[in-house]
Amino acid sequence: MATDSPRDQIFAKPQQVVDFAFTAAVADVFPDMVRRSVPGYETVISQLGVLARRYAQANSAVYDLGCSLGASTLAMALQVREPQVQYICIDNSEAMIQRCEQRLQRQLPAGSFQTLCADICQVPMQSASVIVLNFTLQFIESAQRQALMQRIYEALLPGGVLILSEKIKFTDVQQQALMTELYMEFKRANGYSELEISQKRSALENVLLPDTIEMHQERLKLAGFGESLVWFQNFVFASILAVKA
Ligand code: GEK
Repeated sequence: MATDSPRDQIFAKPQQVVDFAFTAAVADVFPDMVRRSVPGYETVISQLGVLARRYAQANSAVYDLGCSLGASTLAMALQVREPQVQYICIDNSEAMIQRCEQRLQRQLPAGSFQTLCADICQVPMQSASVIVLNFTLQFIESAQRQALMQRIYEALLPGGVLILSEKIKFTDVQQQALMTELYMEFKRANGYSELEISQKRSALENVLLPDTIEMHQERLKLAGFGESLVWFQNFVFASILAVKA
């Protein structure tokens, strides 16, 4: 992914903090923001390529839900060898989807992808071999998460997979405290000031609502996934692979 994006300075100055939104200003600095805010983001992105290479099926759809600038799709499209795979990128931020469309147009063959500005809780999905929710479910209202998971399960072909990456929380109070502190160190090490860290945390407080790994796995089970496996974890971030039998 491009790392030459402008530097994220959105919370650098003292401000009246409002709920975080995926505006044009955020979209412009997103590659830098996500790389300095999500430990292991680049690893997860490149491994999505490896996972898609393993699970994408010929004549099927690959959905990137909450695609932002399309980094997950680009990583997957670079690796998948099966013919007639259609990449469908969905995001409800106009700013993100416009930039995503431009990026994909530059890098993928015309006709191999679609971009859609829409709410992933409303869009019909079908014939999917791979569905990616890369750090997106955390922004969906808790009450809507099970229904979305159900629709994802139903949209998958047999042998299809969901890859679910999320910020997570821990039931154990000490583990939660330690992992949060380590995550803060990660942000400091990446050049974020105490002011930036605390203002961003306030902005995300009502917007990004993490679940525990156990809650995710329970939800996946209820949706019909026989098995789900944590394949990546780094401080308060994790990714789960769920296979439809
Ligand atoms: C990546 N997956 O680079 N419908 C559609 N999109 C939504 C919705 C919704 N209801 N809610 C939030 N989004 C990307 C990174 S970022 C993660 C994903 C982060 C979108 C939102 O507009 C944003 O682009 C994305 O989900 C979350 O691998 O910023 O931490």
